[in-house]
Amino acid sequence: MDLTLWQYQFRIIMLGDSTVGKSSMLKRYTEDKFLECINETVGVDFYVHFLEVEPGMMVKLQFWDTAGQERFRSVTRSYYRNSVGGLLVFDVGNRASFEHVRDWYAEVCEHVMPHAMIFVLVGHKSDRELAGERAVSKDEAEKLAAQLGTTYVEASAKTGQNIQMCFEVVARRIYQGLQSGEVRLREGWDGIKSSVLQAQQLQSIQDSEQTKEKKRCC
Ligand SMILES: Nc1nc2c(ncn2[C@@H]2O[C@H](COP(=O)(O)OP(=O)(O)OP(=O)(O)O)[C@@H](O)[C@H]2O)c(=O)[nH]1
Ligand SMILES: [Mg+2]
Repeated sequence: MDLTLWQYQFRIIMLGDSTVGKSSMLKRYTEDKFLECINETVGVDFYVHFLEVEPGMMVKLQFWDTAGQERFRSVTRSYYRNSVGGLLVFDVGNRASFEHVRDWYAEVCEHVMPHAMIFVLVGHKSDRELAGERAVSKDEAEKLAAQLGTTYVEASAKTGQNIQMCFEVVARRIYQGLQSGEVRLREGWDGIKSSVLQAQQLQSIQDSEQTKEKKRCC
């Protein structure tokens, strides 16, 4: 299938404290690479991946990889509104990053109101459990996910475990939301784009231009 022939584009944002591994997750998903030494994100980075959500339905996933550091918050905030989905990421070995998930969630919801974003909660660096470094139990993370109305996934960019699942759970939820009417395309909003709709809009502009031209000739 030609990857450029996508029917929808979803914009998805990465959220969570600095060093929880947001950039590493995207690097693993889009390039299948892991770096022990990776630069902190400055402002916002951008990644793309194509996913066939069902046979013949290609979706372009556009990811905004935000910086977790507070000093970049005014920049990253401006990306919330045009995102349809979000990954709320914490490090299973870092208790504070788990406690901050509610703050990230509240801040994003406040900015996208009255609309809603589709989230997945990710307990990242699951490989740290083997080193005896787990600081957040699976049970309490699942409880938080239930309270936020999301799914919980544990993953590791280092081993690659469940990385694909994190991104695909959120992409498929958005696609289902589109089909059920829970998520809608909105004028002046870039969270979701439809290539079919864009082609139709272009055609109607061309048609109206042709009609105007004909009237002028008459
Ligand atoms: N053990 C372990 N370490 C990881 C994993 N993923 C990332 N790291 C390490 O965690 C550190 C931070 O990773 P980043 O991907 O830069 O974290 P970030 O959330 O993008 O950080 P900011 O850009 O500052 O918001 C790096 O040293 C990574 O090598 C993982 O799955 N397991
Ligand atoms: Mg980063």
